[in-house]
Amino acid sequence: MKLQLLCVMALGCASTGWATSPPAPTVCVNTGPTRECALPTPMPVPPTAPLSVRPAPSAGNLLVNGSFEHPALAPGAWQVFNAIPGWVVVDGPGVEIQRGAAGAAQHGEQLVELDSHANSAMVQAVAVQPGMVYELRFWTMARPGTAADTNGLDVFVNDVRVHRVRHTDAPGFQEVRLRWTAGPDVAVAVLRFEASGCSDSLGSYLDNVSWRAVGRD
Ligand SMILES: [Ca+2]
Repeated sequence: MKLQLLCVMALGCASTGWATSPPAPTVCVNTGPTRECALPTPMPVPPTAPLSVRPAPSAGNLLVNGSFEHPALAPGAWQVFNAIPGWVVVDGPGVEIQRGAAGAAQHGEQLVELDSHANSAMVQAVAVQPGMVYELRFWTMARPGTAADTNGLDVFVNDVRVHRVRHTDAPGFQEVRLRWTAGPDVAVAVLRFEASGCSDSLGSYLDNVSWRAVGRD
């Protein structure tokens, strides 16, 4: 499987090129002489429904609820879920939907914070065609007013890490674009977004996720 990274913003992606192996394991790093960064506490995995795979539409965004507008919350509200339309939580206590609770969404009115009560991960499975190239796009930003080391975000496709976000001081949402080619025997892509910074209920924001077929190699 080959993967072409097309990082269009400075989000901790070292270079443009071909990734051949996943980065080193997650490390929680203190950034200042006085701040203590607690190591993540292992959390029980909540019960989840079996992962379903939908037939892929022929064009457009193949993801369900990539903008996290569902379920719709009241203005200013936030809530933690084990599952939301299109996405299932597979690690941690849940994902937090925010509707203007601590910053504005990049698209629509709502966003996701993966470090809800603690670091969590969610997945969505999409049917793919062998040999087809797909582009994953998403927008992410550090939670306002928090340290960089609490805002890590890892992205996996079929259990292979394809990107690690390490937020810088750049304000606001930044876009990440990745390309991935389905191997000859691959019929499903499982996208996984996982909080990887300090597990302290504060983490990076995610919004406007899309997965589109862009042609064959
Ligand atoms: Ca949104």
